[in-house]
Amino acid sequence: MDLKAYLVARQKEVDRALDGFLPRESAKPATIHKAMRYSLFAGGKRLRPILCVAAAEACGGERKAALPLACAMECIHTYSLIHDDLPSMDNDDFRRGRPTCHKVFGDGIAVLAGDALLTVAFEIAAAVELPRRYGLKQVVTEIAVASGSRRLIAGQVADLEAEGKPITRSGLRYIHENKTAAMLIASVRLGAMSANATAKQLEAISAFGAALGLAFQVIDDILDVTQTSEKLGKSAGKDVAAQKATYPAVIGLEKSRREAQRLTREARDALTAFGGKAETLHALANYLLDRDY
Ligand code: GRG
Repeated sequence: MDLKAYLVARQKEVDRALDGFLPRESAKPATIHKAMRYSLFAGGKRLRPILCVAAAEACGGERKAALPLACAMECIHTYSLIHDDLPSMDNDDFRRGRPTCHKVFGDGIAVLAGDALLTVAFEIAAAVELPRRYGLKQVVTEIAVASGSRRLIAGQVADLEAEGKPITRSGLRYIHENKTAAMLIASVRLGAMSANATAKQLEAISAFGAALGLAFQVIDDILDVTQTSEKLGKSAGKDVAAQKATYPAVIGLEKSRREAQRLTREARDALTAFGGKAETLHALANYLLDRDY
């Protein structure tokens, strides 16, 4: 399959849908809507929404039915990046190839833009049409738990608290499972739910998301030490400078590469149940392993 063409087409679809869901820039108060759109349309890879729609396809569903949930996950992801970049967190000046939200709009508006993106995600999800097996309660709970204090925020707390301190491999895995993998797992699960997945399909897609999520963060850690800021569109080398808990810091670069390969194999193995329908997810896992940004 032509994965590059698939990615470009899905990115365009997601961007169009997000544009329709977000209040216009001119909607009062304009500053907050400008700030939300500034970060949301700054050129992210749209990985979480693409995983969501590709998971729906793997389960025999329609991309269109998965699109609102895909957009909700991208809004939450963007909120987490805005807040992560704040001076009180990672204090970053550069994200998605441009100055961070707080650099352009100030800290107060950046906090609020993150808050508003998190909230609009639930507004988008609340309007979704669901198939027979899944209800709004399950979908909303899935999103809330993945982005809440036991998953995404738990990972961020552990990450902040680990700075400058020695960390065990299991401590590191805890951070990555929560900070990164939880959102990827929820993305594929929501896509599967929108496609009326069976319990078996949901279980398999969750195993795929968990392994892929960990692989993705191990690769992110590797790229931080091997790539330039220009290539990444965010400040490279920051993990080392901030003495962050990363795979290369704990097990070294070579072992980290092997771990990313092992996790990618684990992710691909979880897809056997879907046969040819998971071709895109399969290709995506390989592509993420080989990416250089
Ligand atoms: C502030 C609640 C809160 C959470 C922050 C997202 C996050 C948790 C921290 C950002 C730093 C980081 C390296 C997080 C791990 C997840 C990750 C690899 C984010 C970057 O995702 P990409 O590469 O980014 O998909 P784009 O910009 O392409 O969407």
